[in-house]
Parts: sequence; C-alpha cells; structure tokens
Amino acid sequence: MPNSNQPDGPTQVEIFRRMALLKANDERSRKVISSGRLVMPYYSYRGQEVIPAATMVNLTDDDYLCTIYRGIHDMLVKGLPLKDLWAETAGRVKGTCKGKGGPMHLTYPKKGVMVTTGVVGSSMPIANGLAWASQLSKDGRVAVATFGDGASNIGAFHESLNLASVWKVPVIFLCQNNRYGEHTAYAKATSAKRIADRAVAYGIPGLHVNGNDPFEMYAAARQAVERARAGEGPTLIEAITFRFFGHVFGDADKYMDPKEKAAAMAADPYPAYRTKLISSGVATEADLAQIEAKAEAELDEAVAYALDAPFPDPKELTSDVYGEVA
Ligand SMILES: Cc1ncc(C[n+]2csc(CCOP(=O)(O)OP(=O)(O)O)c2C)c(N)n1
Ligand SMILES: [Mg+2]
Repeated sequence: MPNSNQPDGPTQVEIFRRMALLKANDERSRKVISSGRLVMPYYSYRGQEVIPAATMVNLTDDDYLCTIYRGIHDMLVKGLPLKDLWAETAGRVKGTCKGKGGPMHLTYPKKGVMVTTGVVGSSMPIANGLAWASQLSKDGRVAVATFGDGASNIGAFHESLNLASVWKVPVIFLCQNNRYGEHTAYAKATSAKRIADRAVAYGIPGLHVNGNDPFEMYAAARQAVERARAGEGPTLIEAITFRFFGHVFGDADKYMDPKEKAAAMAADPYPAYRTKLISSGVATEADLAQIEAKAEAELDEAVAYALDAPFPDPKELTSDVYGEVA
C-alpha cells in the first residue's frame, strides 16, 4: 500500500466536494424514483463515493473513463454535467445520448466519459483500445476502466491485463470490490483472497487499498496515473469498499449479512472524512455545509431540468444508430 503522494489541503477539500455531490445525488435518485416521478433501473453506489472522488482528481478532462451500470459516481466526478446526467437517465431529449441511452449507456466524450456498459467485464478491453490509441498518437492520455469484484472472474479481465502488460499501454484497471456481485457474496464466487494478487500473473503492480480511505485511494491512483503517463504501463488497483444497498434499487437485499451491512454503514466513509477535515483544520463546518448546500441546489435544478424536458420523438428511434460513412 503506497503511503506517499498525500493530497494537499485544497485537493482534500475537492475530494470532499466530489463525495458530497455523489452522496447527495444517490440520495436524490432514490427519493425521486420512490416518488414515482422517474422510472429507471438504478444501481446505488452509496458507500463507494471515495473511490472515484479520490481517483478522478488525478486525471485531466482528456483522460478516458470506461465504466459500468454502477458507474454514475465515476462519471459525475469525471465531469459529466449533472443536468445532462439527469436528462439522460430520465430518457429525455436533453440527455447525453438524446434520451436514447438511459442510465446504462451514458457517454460524454467532452470530459472523457467514453462508455458505460451493462456487460460485466467489458469496460476493460475498451479502455485498452483507448489507451493503445493514446500510446500510438503520443497524446499522453490515460484510460481508466472501472469494474466490480465479480468482473474480475470474467475472461475479459485476464485478457485485458495480459495485453495491456505486453503492450505497456497507459491504462488503470480500477476494481471496486464492494463484497458482492449481484446477489452473491465475494467468497462464494472468487477464489483469490485478494483480486490485486492476480496482477502478479501479468507482471504488473497490483495495489490493494482501503477504498473508503480518501488518502490511501488518492495515493494509489496517483501512483498508477504517474506510471501510465511515464510509459511504464498498466496498474491494477483493488479498492475495498462496501455496497450499502442491494444490487439494484428495489432489491430486498435479504442475501446480505445484516451485521456486516450495519457495521459498514456505521463506518460510512462520508461523515468520517467530513469530521477528519474539520478536526485537522483543513476546512470549517461552515465550509463543508456550504459545499453540501450547493450540491443540493444543483440537484434541484438538474431534476427540474430533466423532468420538464420532452421524451424523444418515436421517429428518432432509428437515428444515431449507425454512423454516416462519407
Ligand atoms: C457478461 C455478463 N454476465 C452476467 C451479467 C449479469 N450481472 C449483472 S451485474 C452482475 C454482478 C457483477 O458484480 P460486480 O462485478 O461485483 O459489480 P457490482 O455490481 O458489484 O458493482 C452480474 C453477474 C452481465 N450483466 N453481464
Ligand atoms: Mg461487486
């Protein structure tokens, strides 16, 4: 576990700002869906906010992100605007894919959000392709593939790590180990105690970090980004976290151990980090309350913007399906 590369004061606050936005967005999403005003499949990332918040602060807008259905947290902190996100998840014309992609297929290339996929394990080969393009064009971009613990048992994980290592492409494989794959607990589906150990088989660094600790997460991501930019190749990061809710919104999560869940929620990284910033003198209670209020106000605006927008015209069903060949 790396212990250098600690974030400076302003970066610590920026990580908090991103976590506050993510927490508020998750809470608002569940509230709006429960109200019946919005119908969509929703994969809560509550509990996992630290991972993208402390990782993406190390990236530029030009760097790439390939993520999954449980990836709204990754995309928001990579720069996907809140209004565009809400419009797309609500299936409205003002969304990132004109309302035709929905929550499982968000993209926003202007900020490097290249693909969201529902196919477990598929973010990795796509990120490899983008990283290979960066390597060939020498544009310095780094690609990050996020995925879950369950995805590390898919063939594409192993193929991607191998190829990335052989070609030394600038890619980071960021595994968010939230202890469950759909309705199956980690130990029932995964032989390795640590997914990070699998990196050894491909001759690349495998970092095993507490994904609920913003400083540890930041240091690991920074190390991986620096290695990628220096042309040294890929890194696998396994970030340990916990999914507070069931696989998809509405799932009764009976298969989750209630004691384990209660303990994880009691150790919620959000209030813990909030307290730490205040006690270390990096921010005041008023500073952080202001950040939280701003996130709520932005959400008020984004939800209204999305729900007031029209649905796509059925005539648009087959447009944007194929690219035009000149
Ligand atoms: C190739 C493929 N196999 C199976 C599924 C069904 N499925 C959807 S989510 C999921 C669990 C994945 O768990 P994990 O990788 O840990 O990600 P998490 O949902 O925990 O973030 C499965 C098996 C799928 N979508 N794609
Ligand atoms: Mg999982």
